Amino acid sequence: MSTLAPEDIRITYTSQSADMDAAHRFFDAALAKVRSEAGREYPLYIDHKPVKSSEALLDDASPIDSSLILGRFAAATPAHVDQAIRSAAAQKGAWRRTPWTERVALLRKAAQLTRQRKFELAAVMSLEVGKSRLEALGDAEESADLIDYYCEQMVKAEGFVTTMSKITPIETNVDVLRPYGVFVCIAPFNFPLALSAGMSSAALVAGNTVVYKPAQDTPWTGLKLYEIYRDAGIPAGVVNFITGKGSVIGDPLWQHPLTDGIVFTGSKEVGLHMYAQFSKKWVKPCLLELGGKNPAIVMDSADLDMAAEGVMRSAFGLQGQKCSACSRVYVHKAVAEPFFAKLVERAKAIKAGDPTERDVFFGPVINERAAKKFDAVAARAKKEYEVLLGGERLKGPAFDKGWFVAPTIVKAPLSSDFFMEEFFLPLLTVGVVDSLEVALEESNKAEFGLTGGFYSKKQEEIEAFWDGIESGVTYVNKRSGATTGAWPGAQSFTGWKGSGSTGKGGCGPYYVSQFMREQSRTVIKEG
Ligand code: UN1
Repeated sequence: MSTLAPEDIRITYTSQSADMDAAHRFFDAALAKVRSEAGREYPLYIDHKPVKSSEALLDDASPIDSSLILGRFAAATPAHVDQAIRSAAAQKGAWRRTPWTERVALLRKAAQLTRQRKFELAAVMSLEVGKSRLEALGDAEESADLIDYYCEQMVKAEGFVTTMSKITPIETNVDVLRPYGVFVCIAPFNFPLALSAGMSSAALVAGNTVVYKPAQDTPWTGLKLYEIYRDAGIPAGVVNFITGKGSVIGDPLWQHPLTDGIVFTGSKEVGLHMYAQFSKKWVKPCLLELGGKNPAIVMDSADLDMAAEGVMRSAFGLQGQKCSACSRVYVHKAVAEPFFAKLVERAKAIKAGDPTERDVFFGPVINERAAKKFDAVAARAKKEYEVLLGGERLKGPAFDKGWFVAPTIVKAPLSSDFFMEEFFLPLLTVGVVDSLEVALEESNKAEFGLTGGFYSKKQEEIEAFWDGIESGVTYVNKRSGATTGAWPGAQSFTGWKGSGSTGKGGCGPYYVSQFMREQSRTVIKEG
């Protein structure tokens, strides 16, 4: 019998199946437990108290089987939003005055609970998002690492208290970073734990109180995060949990006069709307991580097997629904045909199916809207371009109850808007370029600037790629994912241009400080 505990098994998005045996056993047990809990009703949590809404409950259906209702969640109203923000505002003084070392201790406990519960968390995400086991376990593991990494930032900076120099002998000067107050945290469906945990834990450890709204498609994972914070001992009112329709409670959350800051990951459209409207009487922090239209460039010197594998993984992992997904490839004309052949061969071999099953790589897209969007984009691709693979919904007993579409590769001329528009679907557009210069020019035409991948054996080309590419996260010669897989403390996840608002990324060394403002403290001691 294995005496391994869940927290002893460490899984990233790129773990190999060889290290996965024990993980599969834990996952199977967690999946059975989580399935047996499906269909329950859940309230909001404000001030650590359950709060019901008189609005109709919202069904949380699995994208794997839309008749499987995972839970029925309260639909908050603007009045609940007001209650939650007021609760967070009432606690901001006490939380700010809690010594940072105590905040760090509580959040480290949250990281530890996340590790202990990671298989259950992963099982919930697999059912709720349609993540493969590896993607779901990676998400849970990343969440724990994110919380710990942000705690470490407080520790390293000694609470962001810095003794400054003196301009006279009688003064003492100290620079302190202090929290803003109430942060509204609005998360997306695709990394429902990691992005929620990352954004909220950074706000909390910095000393802000939080009102957290998970995506409408992933309230169960959101609730699991709230429970982790509560069980870790984060006090009442410091973190509040609100579910409901984005169209009803999204704007009221950040437009509330007691909201001091926003941290949001989601679409560019919503992010820009917030950014333009948020600051009225003074400028408030609006930390946005928006979408991507991430290119990979394959040069003639590239290892084509490596490039095809990396592109396939980043284009089709989590069904292309990552801000970091690779959604376009520019291939040097000298290697275009063999590269396309290798890419299609690998994509054809993808195992699609129920993503809670062992060894399935490719699950459903998140909901009916996404599947219908795929239908429309695929229809256009067939009419206007060359479809190298896919272009259809997946059919058969494993697929008919859910939102399954085929991994799709489209070859298009460089002038096509398929190279510019973010679809957030497993649809990769490929094109042929004459040179690195053209590849960079085309890459940079997009409004987004999140991640970028490059395959070449020539150092001068690699340098030119780094110099020219307008992306915050770059990867060279990465087989396990051309544009995906940033990890806390290893790759800062910074969106340039339309992909972000601050020029500093989650997972990176400057993240926590963005949730604070400086106060300079000078004391004069005469005589
Ligand atoms: C996202 O892509 O939506 O880098 C978030 C990655 C993961 C996910 C980032 N850390 O691929």
